[in-house]
Amino acid sequence: RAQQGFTVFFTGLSGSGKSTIANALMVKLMEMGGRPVTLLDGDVVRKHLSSELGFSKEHRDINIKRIGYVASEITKNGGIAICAPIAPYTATRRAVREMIEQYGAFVEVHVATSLEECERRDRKGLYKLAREGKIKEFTGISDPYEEPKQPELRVDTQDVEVDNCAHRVLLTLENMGLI
Ligand code: GGZ
Repeated sequence: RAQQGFTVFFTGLSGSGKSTIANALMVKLMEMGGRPVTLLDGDVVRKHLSSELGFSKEHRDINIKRIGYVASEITKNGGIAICAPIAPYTATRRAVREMIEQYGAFVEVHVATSLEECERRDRKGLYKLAREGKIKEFTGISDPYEEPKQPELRVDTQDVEVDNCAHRVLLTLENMGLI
């Protein structure tokens, strides 16, 4: 089963480090060769696949299910999909897991960098705008984030460097017999 497809699904707050870890992981997996690796990053997906969607619960759910569908097709064909949306709702993440597990493994990675730390960094200035009420329904400020109870892996970029986080994901994939 070493050649089965799989999906690595990052979930966490805006600014938690999902994209950075996902990119580092993609580079490492590509260097290993073999299966094609596809990155479905949150903001790229929103630009190309979900451009008409906003951030209501309904729209977030549609967005995550689209990502899940694309990842399930990649997984079905023996590829590696790396997804990095916020994906704040447990039930939606579970639905995506079920869709993908029909075809291969689903590896959920909770990027658990605290709200306090994400807001302290505020790399894009979005938390400030959310606090000022200039962005509505902002995850962690005025919209929920339901923490995963049993992710395959949890990492926190406050205590661990990005490259080390990506390495931990690789070790998890090894332990699961996926690479
Ligand atoms: C959360 C928002 C919002 C609101 C815009 N809430 O740090 P970013 O900028 O680049 O990543 C965030 C991105 C979240 O899109 P996702 O598709 O990952 O969200 S979800 O999984 O919930 O569908 C942030 C930006 O979009 N952004 N408004 N209100 N993040």
